[in-house]
Parts: sequence; structure tokens; C-alpha cells
Amino acid sequence: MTPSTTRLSKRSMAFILAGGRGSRLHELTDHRAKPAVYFGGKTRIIDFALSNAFNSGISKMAIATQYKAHSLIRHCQRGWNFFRSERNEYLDILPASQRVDEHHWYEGTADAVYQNTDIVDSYDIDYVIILAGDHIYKMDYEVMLSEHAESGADVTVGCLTVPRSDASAFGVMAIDHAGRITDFIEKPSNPPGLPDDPDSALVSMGIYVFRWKFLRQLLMDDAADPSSSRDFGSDIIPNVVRNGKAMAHRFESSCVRHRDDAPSYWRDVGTLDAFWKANIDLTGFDPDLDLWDRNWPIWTYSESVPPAKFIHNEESRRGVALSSLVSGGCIISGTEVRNSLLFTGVHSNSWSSLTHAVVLPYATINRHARLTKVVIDRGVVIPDGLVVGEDPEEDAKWFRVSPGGVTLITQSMLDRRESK
Ligand code: ADQ
Ligand code: ADP
Repeated sequence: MTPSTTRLSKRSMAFILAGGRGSRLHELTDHRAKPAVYFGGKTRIIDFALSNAFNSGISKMAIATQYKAHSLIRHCQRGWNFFRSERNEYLDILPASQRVDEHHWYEGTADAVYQNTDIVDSYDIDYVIILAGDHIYKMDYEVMLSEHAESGADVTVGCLTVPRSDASAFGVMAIDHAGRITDFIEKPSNPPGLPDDPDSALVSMGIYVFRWKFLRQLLMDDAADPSSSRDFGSDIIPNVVRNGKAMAHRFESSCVRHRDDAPSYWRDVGTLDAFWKANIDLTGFDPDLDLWDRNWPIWTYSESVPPAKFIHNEESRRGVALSSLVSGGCIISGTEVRNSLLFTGVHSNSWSSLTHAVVLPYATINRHARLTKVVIDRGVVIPDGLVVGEDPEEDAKWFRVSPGGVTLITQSMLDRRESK
């Protein structure tokens, strides 16, 4: 066998769905789609799916965008522009552009693939792996592709075990002893538990592997069905479970770990609480998500900026960061930063403190501010003396306070407060 036939990733493409808003992130997705939201200091959420595909050996990718796509498209153009057609590598950004007829944008996720059938055809691939662009995890898709090819399934669905109480946000499945999916219900209000563990449920990660020829025909049939919502989770997957062979692939078996005994890490950072926590977790001593692992790097667009600078100011106080991640281009002048994550180009000034803070790029913290358990949006200018995180009632008057007590601060919230 030649290498090109052993690695299925070389005969596959990744189709990344990045069109949804992610409304539970509230104002963080007012101007950008969820996959374009910043995560981890340098990267954006979509970089995880793209890096997984790239690190797995897949070099043909398409990204379907729809909702508020400008920031996402700009990011992909800047950061993911190293694909060379001479090497048979492609990365296409596919904004909904009414390619099939002039009346329809992308309806559901399946329609986003259907409307680009000719582009997928042109890639000349055998398999397609459908990915959501909005989760944080490291996974070797080659393992899932191999399982799919060996089992002869019509579709293989990536799956995870989650607490049953969380399962109604997912497609929930039942499987037999061989891993065949026997039942699939999209976002049930009362999800069934596992037979041997009733407090847990097996759920879909929204990752699917198909033979392209098979999926192509399914999409044609689905498009001809007026009752379909053109969605993988609601229409396509339940259809294959009923009428074909659908297999479950366990994430644990393809999760990329930096240590053999590390837990499998997958997060949907779709709420403010989950977003804040997953970022702050990185400041811990030994985080479950290792961004430093050179065997599975997360690629991104990175600005050329000078190193982070910490200024000791004789008349005020030391600029220090403890148990924190501070990105390039930051200037920490006389601010005490603890257990926080600062993205590129944050400037913070004297007599201020940041504790458990996630600060997105180019925010400025003026003097005498005290901010605890906050998410600060890109480019926000925090006024002198602002205190947040000490009086929840006062915070809730101006800012968005999540159920878990995280305060989101955006510039328009500050402007409204200023004008009162
Ligand atoms: P959801 O995450 O709720 O459930 P969906 O809103 O369709 O599904 O989002 C999936 C991905 O597709 C996201 O990355 C989103 O940005 C993108 N997307 C949404 N609408 C789109 C459109 N019209 N065009 C292009 N892209 C679009 C799905 C499955 C569940 C599964 C969960 C796992 O339906 O069965 O459990 O993912 O998170
Ligand atoms: P303070 O924290 O006391 O308010 P400043 O904001 O005046 O301090 O900044 C202190 C130091 O930070 C400056 O001396 C300079 O080295 C650095 N600095 C501030 N702004 C910039 C900038 N735009 N570019 C480069 N360095 C800067």
C-alpha cells in the first residue's frame, strides 16, 4: 500500500459549519459569529476545529459562514492563508450567497453543504467530515475516518458522555453493543440516560463522517423533501439511523492528550459562564487543555507585536501578573493581575487590579479600577476608578451578570452608564 491510501485524511475534506450566532454569549456575539469569538489568549474558537483538521493531515477544508461573518472571514483570510493549490491544498470560505436559487440563504446545516455541492465535487475526495466551528477540543480525525471506513457505516457520529441534566442541548443517542446507533433524538426535553449509568447520556458532538457520494445523494433527497428543515441533527442523522447504518465514534478514543492520564477535554464555550471558566482554567497549574503541546499546536493568525511589558512604577505600585496568561503587546503598568488571561495589546494602568479577568484584545484599563470575575470585550476603555465584581446589584444595573456571577463589560454598556 502506498502512503496516500493508508492515510484517509488525504482522501478527505473537512466541512466546517460556522454560520450560527451562539446567542447565549449575548453581547460577545453582537458583532461576530461564535466561531470568531476569542479564546485562550491568541486564538479564536474556530482555530480548534481548523487546527485539528490540519494536524490530522486533512488539507482540503471549506468553512460555511452566515451570521455576522466579517470578523470570521477576516480572521481566516489572515491566519489560514497558507494552503497551496499546487500541493492540492484548499481552504474555501463559503458565505451564504444564494448559489442554488435566489430565494434562499443557508436554511439548516445540511443546506450549507448542499448549496456548495459543486465545490465539494471539485475537491475530488472520498470522505467528508462535517465539523462544528464552535467547540474547544483536540481530536485526531484520522482515527474516526479509519473507524468509519472499517465499519462500512453510512455515517459515523462523534459522541461524548455528558451528565443527563445537560443532555437536552444535544442530539442524544442510544447504541447497541457493537456501537451502532439504534436511536437518535435531537435536543429532547427529557433525555434518556445510559442503561448502565442513568445519570449520564451519550450525545452527538455534531461531528459526522460520510462517504461523499452517499452524503451527496442524501442531500439531494433531503432538498426534495418539503417537510425537512435541512439540518444534520434534526433531519439527516435521524434519517440514516432509521434507514441505514449509523455508527457512534467515542471521542475518548481519538482525543489528543498531552499526557496519557490527562482527561479527555471538550468544551462548548457557548455561555458566558462556560466561556469565562474555560479561559480562566488555563491559568491553573496544570490545565486539562494544553496550549503548549508542540505535537498538536493550535494554529492562528498572530499579530506581530512586541513582548508583554511590566512596569514598576516607584510612586504607585508594581505591575505584576501572578498565575496569569499575558499576550504580546500588553503593557501592565502598575496593575496587579491575578489568575487572569489577557489577550494581545491590553494596556492597564496604575493602582488598578484585575482578578479572574478575561480581557479581550486592545482593551485599556485606566487607573484605580478594581475588576473581579469579568469578561471585557475587545477595545473597551475602562474608566478611572471603575469597580466591578463586588456589588452584584450595582453591576447588574449597567452590565450583563451571568447566572454564575461573571460580569460582561462592553463599550456600549459603559457608554450607556456614562450618559446617565
Ligand atoms: P447545535 O450546536 O444546536 O446542535 P447548530 O445550531 O445547527 O446545532 O450548530 C452547529 C454548527 O453549525 C455551529 O458551528 C454553527 O455555527 C453552524 N451553523 C448553524 N446554522 C448554520 C447555517 N445555517 N449555515 C452554516 N452553519 C451553520 C448540533 C447538533 C446536535 C449536537 C450538537 C453538538 O444538531 O445533534 O449534539 O451540535 O454541539
Ligand atoms: P500609568 O500606569 O502610571 O498611568 P502610563 O499609562 O503613563 O502609566 O504608561 C506607563 C508606561 O507604559 C510608559 O512609560 C510607557 O513605557 C508605556 N506605554 C504606555 N502607553 C504606551 C504605548 N502606546 N506604546 C508604548 N508604550 C506605552
